[in-house]
Amino acid sequence: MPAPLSRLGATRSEICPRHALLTPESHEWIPLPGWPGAEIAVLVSPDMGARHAMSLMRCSGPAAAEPAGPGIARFVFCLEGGAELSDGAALAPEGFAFLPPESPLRIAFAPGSRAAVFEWRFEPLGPVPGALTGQLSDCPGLPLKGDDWLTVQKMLPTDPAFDFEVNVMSFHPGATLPYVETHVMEHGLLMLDGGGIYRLDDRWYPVTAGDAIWMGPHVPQWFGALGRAPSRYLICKTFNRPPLRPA
Ligand code: UGY
Ligand code: MN
Repeated sequence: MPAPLSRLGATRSEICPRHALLTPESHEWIPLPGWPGAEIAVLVSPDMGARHAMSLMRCSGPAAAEPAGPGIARFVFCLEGGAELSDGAALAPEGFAFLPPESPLRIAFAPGSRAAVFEWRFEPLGPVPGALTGQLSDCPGLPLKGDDWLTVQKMLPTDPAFDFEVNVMSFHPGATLPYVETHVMEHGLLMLDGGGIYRLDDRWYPVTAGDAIWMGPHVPQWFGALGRAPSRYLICKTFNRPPLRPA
């Protein structure tokens, strides 16, 4: 049996100045304060130039997410297992919770759960919205720019009280983003199913389920889905942020 390439110093992960691809064989699982019982892989963080953090959470026994620090909003997407918020709301796989800054809610995870976690410094343009929970299957799939081969499910309300989006994009085989996007908004992304080719800056990466990506502001980006089954990714986006805001 040949040794896996990851045992020979190889990885598909690439950390570049304005974008990053983070593949599972290079994830580092660590304990973190505020996450008793959980292991966390911090994949995207301000240390690499991002304005948000994207992490994966896993636990073999019971685990919890204590309230995040001051000013920090959190979005949790359940990948496997389940969770219960301290207000009694339950999360099943593909269930999600948005917790605004200063939310006192705690999340208790069932043994064997996995979740994706986005955190950011909330930049309110008005009254801060309250906590909310939901289920991805209840979010309608809207065709992107009129192409029904490619749909977007938005999990957060699109009103200006929110400074962040978290969406799931689904691509039929062969579907592509309609053009190379360049925009001021930044993304964190987790491939959920399928795979294809992701263009980031002037690099083209093969990507598959489990891979994560950071796209900094203005990074040229494009995706084409390959294979015989649909591809899906979870993607966050800084939003409603005027480009010239106070530092
Ligand atoms: O919402 C977006 O900007 C999305 N279309 N970007 C992406 O999929 N890379
Ligand atoms: Mn984009």
